[in-house]
Amino acid sequence: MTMKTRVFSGVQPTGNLHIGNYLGALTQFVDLQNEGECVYCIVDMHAITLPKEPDELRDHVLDVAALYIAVGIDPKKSIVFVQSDVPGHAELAWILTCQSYTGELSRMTQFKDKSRGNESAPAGLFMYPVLMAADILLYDADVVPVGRDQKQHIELTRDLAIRVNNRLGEDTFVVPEGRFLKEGARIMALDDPTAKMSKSAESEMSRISLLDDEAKIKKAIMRSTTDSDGEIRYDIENKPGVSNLLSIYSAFSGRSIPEIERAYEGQGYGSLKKDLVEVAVDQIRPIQARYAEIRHSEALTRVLADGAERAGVIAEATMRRVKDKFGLGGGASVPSGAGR
Ligand code: AQP
Repeated sequence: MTMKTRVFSGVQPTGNLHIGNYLGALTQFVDLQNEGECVYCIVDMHAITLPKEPDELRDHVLDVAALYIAVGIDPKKSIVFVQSDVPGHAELAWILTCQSYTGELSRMTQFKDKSRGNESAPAGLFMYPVLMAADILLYDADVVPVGRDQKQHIELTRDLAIRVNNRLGEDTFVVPEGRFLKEGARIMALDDPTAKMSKSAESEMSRISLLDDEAKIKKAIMRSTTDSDGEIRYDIENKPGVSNLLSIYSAFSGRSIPEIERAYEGQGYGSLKKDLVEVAVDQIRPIQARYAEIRHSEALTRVLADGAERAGVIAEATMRRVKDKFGLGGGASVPSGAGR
């Protein structure tokens, strides 16, 4: 019997998902459903690395769950669940913390960015990549579809898995591979194309959220920062603004960037932006319609309860195996093999 590829990924419930999350990660989540056994998590424990209002966090968890389904994740095919419903994440994170070096964690660029100028940065922010490694290794994931910003964290996950395997045996952890798209892997802020589009950026004009109305989408695209030479050409170094618009256009439409460049030859940024509004709205509108149907439904609660149960079965098997490898625990039965 051939074993199916196990896919794992997650999204933080820190705000409405934006088109960077969608084009970099969620479109991959949907595509991979036909290739592997997919486990998709809403990583609420990551979201509390910076302070969050409890009610707002609860709402955002349901928002992300509904958006997962609205973009096309099928809970019959994929496991959809909330991280804090499965205790193995925190348990494995501690074991991996003990395998990590402070030096390698200090080099993580996301930690450096988010803690810059903060004398008392929360320790959770520092440990974030270790919790992410635990999320992935807990499910024996082979493939992790993510945006390019997570590349360094995937490398750390691989380093930790290999480090432990070298000491305790190759059958301790599955060493995962990151999966990054060509277009959409790194969508930049619309008002500052040198910074990544982010949920937590202050300016609403920096991003397009999947729940934005047409007027907001139009305003953010039409006002997006471009250069003054007016030529529609992909050149990330010298023309980051128009290059970002071309990446978004390509990822939404499925047309290649050279094809789009040719189609707009001799035209100004205004016509590219105007058409991009249309392309983006066409893709986002059906997602919003499905989201509205699901967000307050009982079915959504059932999806998360069922997902937690199914994820819990996999996580428990991994924890029994890993704890045994480390000599932890008081003699619970140990399954052989990789727990799947
Ligand atoms: N700008 C982006 N372009 C492409 N992919 C992106 N991702 C995030 N931003 C972009 C990918 O989306 C998935 C979920 O991300 P996340 O919410 O778990 O964490 P994040 O990377 O920290 O995303 P944000 O939006 O920037 O959130 P905040 O502002 O809360 O930190 C990941 O696969 C990520 O790569």
